[in-house]
Amino acid sequence: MAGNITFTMIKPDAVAAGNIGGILNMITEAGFTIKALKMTRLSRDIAGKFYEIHKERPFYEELVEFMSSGPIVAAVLEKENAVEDFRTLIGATNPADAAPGTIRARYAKNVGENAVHGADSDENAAREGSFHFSQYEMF
Ligand code: DAT
Ligand code: MG
Repeated sequence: MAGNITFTMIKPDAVAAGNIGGILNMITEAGFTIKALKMTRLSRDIAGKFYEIHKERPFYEELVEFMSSGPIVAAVLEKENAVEDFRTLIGATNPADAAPGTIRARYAKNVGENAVHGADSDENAAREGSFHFSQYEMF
């Protein structure tokens, strides 16, 4: 059965462009409840560890560089069928392919600077949530 928790980050491009409020509004309007939330900045080491799963991919260095280039907003979200519904809400990785009305269609700049992260499985959502938040920061 699909779980009810997912994990997201508002990426440095969207924070810098002043889109934290717009994106959080789209998330809550879509029926997600915020269980944990913080603004922070990832070091290169932490960003590299977070994206370790992509270590062999050609864009890994670029991704780590970008994700540590400025502040981000991390959040744990709750909704029925959270992981899949959130992937639908954010749209395709490349905003050129993202469906109209999705967060990436509205806010992403390009395939690398694409406004938001969304966990891709229940297992990764749990791993990523506890990577960023202690049990005392989740409500
Ligand atoms: P998603 O974020 O949609 O789950 P992913 O897991 O395949 O996509 O990749 C993680 C991030 O890496 C993605 O949000 C942006 C970056 N990325 C992916 N493909 C890329 C590419 N071809 N060039 C540059 N960055 C890329
Ligand atoms: Mg992914």
